[in-house]
Amino acid sequence: MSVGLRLLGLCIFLLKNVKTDQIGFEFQPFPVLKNDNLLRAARGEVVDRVPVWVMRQAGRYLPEFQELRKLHDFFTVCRTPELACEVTMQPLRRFDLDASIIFSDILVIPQALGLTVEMHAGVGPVLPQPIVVPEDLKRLTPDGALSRLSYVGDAITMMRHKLEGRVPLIGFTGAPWTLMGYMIEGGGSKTMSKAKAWLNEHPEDSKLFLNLLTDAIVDYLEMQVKAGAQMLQVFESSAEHLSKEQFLEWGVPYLKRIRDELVDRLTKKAIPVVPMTLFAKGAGHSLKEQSELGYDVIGLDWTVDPLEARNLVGPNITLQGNLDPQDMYRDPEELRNLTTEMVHKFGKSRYIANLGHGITPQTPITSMEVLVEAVHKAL
Ligand code: 1CP
Repeated sequence: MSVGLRLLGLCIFLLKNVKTDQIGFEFQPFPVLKNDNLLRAARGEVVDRVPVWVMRQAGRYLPEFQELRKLHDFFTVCRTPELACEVTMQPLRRFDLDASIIFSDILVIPQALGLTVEMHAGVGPVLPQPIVVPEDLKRLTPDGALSRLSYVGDAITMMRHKLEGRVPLIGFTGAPWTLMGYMIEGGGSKTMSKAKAWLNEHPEDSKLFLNLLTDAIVDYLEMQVKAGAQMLQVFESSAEHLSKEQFLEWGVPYLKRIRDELVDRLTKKAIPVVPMTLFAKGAGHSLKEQSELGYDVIGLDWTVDPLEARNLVGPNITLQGNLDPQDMYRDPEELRNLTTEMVHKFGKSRYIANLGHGITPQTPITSMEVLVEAVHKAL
């Protein structure tokens, strides 16, 4: 056989045998994935069982998380790959979950852009020097932002090894409008009134701001995929503060750009594109529009009816959600029934079970056990 033919044979062998889940940063091999139900559900393939994971599954409802947080500041945990991996692993030790999500926070991007972000106990994130007027945008430092986030990539790569292929690893980011909101409000807000005032009073600067964030997010997600993230979720948690019209103007175009540019960049670099989830809390009014943005999965909050959502998004999108986190406080029998009912409504195809928002700190551990078991037994 000629050398050319042998080389061709080798290329075909490599293409057939190197699975996408083994390709990571610097193309290092990762352990082979054993439970890929999450990824199969995202792609619309047949699953062995309905996959389930829970937003904020690593967090304050776990006593071992509380213990670790007594010793380390929140952002120290995020920035130290060993600690971030330990916390990411905690819920997997207790529950038969079908996914892990890297421990971090959406506010690491504002930090990398030069803003101080503190995590205050019982309050949440605080940004003591927020963006108040358009002039303040000059304080942001997009150059070099990605290199200041390299610790997230390091944690992802380490976690892929620590998982030993047990379940897929999800990477994530906050969406532009949600991050803009925190950066203007200086933290969480019940109304996002200052950020919404910006949209009206400084529409051109708002666009600049949202585009700057979009660029940083695309870089950040590309880095996460290179580091080994097998799926990505974009959290547009503050969509709930916008009217439908506002969401279509200030959310949707940037969400679309994130998806399109990421796919474009990965494709050009011959890096496999991973499935992506859009979770726009409170944007049940725009499910049809969301389904047209190219995301594989649409996350639903608990205000949305599963059957109506399916009608709106059509058959080719996977739905994720959407039990009310408050239902986790019901007695086990009730929780089991509600979960089973939910799974029956969504069905086994193109569905990922989850809550309709993050699990809350006082949730009993037993509720997680009940939820996970009920999802797996429902169909
Ligand atoms: O002191 C602590 O330990 C703080 C609690 C905590 C935790 C556990 C915060 C503060 N962030 C996190 C981790 C976190 N944040 C994860 C980890 C991965 C996992 O899910 O297990 C994720 C995905 C996030 C994402 C995040 N942070 C969102 C989007 C999801 C959502 O809940 O809507 C938002 C809005 C934030 C901001 C944030 N960080 C922390 C809090 C309390 C908040 C919300 C503040 C508010 O607006 O009320």
